[in-house]
Amino acid sequence: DHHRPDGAPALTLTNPVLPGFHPDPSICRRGDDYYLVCSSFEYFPGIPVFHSRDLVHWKQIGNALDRPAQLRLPYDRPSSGGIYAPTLRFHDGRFWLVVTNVSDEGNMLLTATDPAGPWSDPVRLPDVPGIDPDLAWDEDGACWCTVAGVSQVRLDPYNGKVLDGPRPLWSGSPGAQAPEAPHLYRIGEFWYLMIAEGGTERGHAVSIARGRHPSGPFEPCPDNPVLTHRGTSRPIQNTGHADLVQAPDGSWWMVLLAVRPRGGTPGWHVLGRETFLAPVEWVDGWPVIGEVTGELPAPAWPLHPVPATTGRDDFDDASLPFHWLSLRARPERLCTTEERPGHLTLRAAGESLDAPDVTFVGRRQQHFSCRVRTLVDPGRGRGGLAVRLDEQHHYEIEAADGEVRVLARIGSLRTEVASAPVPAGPVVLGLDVVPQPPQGPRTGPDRLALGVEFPGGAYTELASLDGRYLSTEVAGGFTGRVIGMYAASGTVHFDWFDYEPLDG
Ligand code: 6LW
Repeated sequence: DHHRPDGAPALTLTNPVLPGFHPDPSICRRGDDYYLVCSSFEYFPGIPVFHSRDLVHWKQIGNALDRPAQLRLPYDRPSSGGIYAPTLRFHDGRFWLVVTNVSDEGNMLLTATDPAGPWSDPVRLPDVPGIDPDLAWDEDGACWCTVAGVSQVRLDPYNGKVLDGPRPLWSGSPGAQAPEAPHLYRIGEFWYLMIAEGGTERGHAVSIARGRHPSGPFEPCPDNPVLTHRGTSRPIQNTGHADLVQAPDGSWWMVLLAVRPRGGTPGWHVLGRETFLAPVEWVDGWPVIGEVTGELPAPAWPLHPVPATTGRDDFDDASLPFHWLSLRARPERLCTTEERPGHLTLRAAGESLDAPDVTFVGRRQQHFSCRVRTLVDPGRGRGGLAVRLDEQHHYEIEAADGEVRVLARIGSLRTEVASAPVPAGPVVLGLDVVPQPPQGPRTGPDRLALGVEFPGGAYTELASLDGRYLSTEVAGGFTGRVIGMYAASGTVHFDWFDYEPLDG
C-alpha cells in the first residue's frame, strides 16, 4: 500500500539522485544533515560537496579542493587522472576527507568544520599506499585508514603519520578482480568491511565481510556480492563503489555509482558514472540491497526539495557558481568575470581542446536530451562551445574571423566537419543533444547537433554528429560528458550560457 504513515500518498524517488558525472560517492551524516562528495579527476575545482536533508534532493554547497595549493593537476598528466575516490566522514566535531590525487603526491587528508568549506590545506599521507582511502575510528579513538587491495594502516590523522601497517585485510571474493572502494563501519557487534570488486564496468559489484576488530579477521558474507547488476539486462548497469549511511529513524541507505547505457547493443553511457540511492535491509547481520531501480518509494520522512540550479548563467556575479568546471586549473588571468562586466572572459592558453592546458569552463551534461546556447564574442580570437570527454574525444563549434567551424576529434582523427561565414562580432552558438531511438544493434545513444544563430534570429544546424564516439564505452576513462566554453586563441568573451534540459 503505497501510502506514507501520515496517510499521504507515497512519493517515489527518481534515480540517479545526482545525475551526470558524479562517481565514487561517499556520504556522512551530522544530525539531520547529509553530506556527499564525489571524484573529480582532471577538473578544477575538485571534489564537489553536496548537502541534503532527505537523501533525495541534493544541493551543491561547494568544492573541497578550490585552491591551487590543495589541487595540483600537472598539464602533462592525462584526463581521468587527478582526483580519484574520496571518503567523507564526521568525527570528533569536524569533517574529514581523505582522497588520492594520482597526478600528484597520492593520498592526502583534509578537514573542515563546515563541509561547505573552507577545507584545510592537505596533510600528505606519503606512507599510505594505493587508492580509495577510507577512514574509521574505533572506540579507543584509534584511526584506521583502509585502501584498495584491500590493506590497512593505523594512522595519526592529525599529522598523517602511519603508526602501524600496511597489512593486507581481504582480497575480496575468490577470483574477483580489483578489490577497491573499501569502507569500514562499526554496526552493532561487528566491524563491517564493504568493498567494490569486478572493475567499474559491467562486472562491477559490491561485497562485504565482517569481524570483531577493525583490522579483522573478516568473514565474507555468504551471499556476496550483496549487489551487482552484472549478467542482467537491467537498464541500470555497472552498480558498485558504494557507501552506507544510517538515517535518524534507524533505517540504512546506500549511495553507489551506476550508469544508464542508451542506444543499441552493448549500449553506450554518455553521462558518466552517476550517483544512485538504494535502501538497505539487514537480515541475520548482513545487508540486503536488491535491484537498484530508477523509481523507488521515497523515504517515509518529510522531503526537502532544493531549488533547481538554473541552466542559464549571465556571468553577472564576481565568482562562478560551484558547478562550473575548468581543466586542471583556473588562473584568474585566463578566466574572469571582471574584465567585461556581465561576461565570462576566457584568455587562450592551449591552442585547441586537444591541448591539456586549453582554457575551458564547462558543466556536466546531466540529461539525455538538452539544448545549449551561448553568445560569444571572439573578437580577434578563436573560441566557442564544446562537448568533451577528454583531449581525444570532443566536438565543438568555433567562432573566429567572421566564420564558424564545426570540429570533431575522435581518437586519432581530427576533422573540420562544416563551416559557414558569419558577420564579425558576437554570435550565438548552439548544441542540441538528441536521443536516438534504438533502430538496431549499432544505433548510437544520441546525435549531437551543432549550429549557429545568424543575426536576425535564424538558427541553422551545421552538423549532426554520432554521440557514440563521446561515450565511455568508446573513449574509456572515468568521467562523463562536460559541455562548456573555451578559448583557443586570443581573448574570447561569453555574454551568457544557457543549458536547457529537455528530458521528458
Ligand atoms: C576509483 C576506483 C575505481 O578510485 O575507479 O573502478 C577509480 N573503480 O574505486 C576512479 O573512479
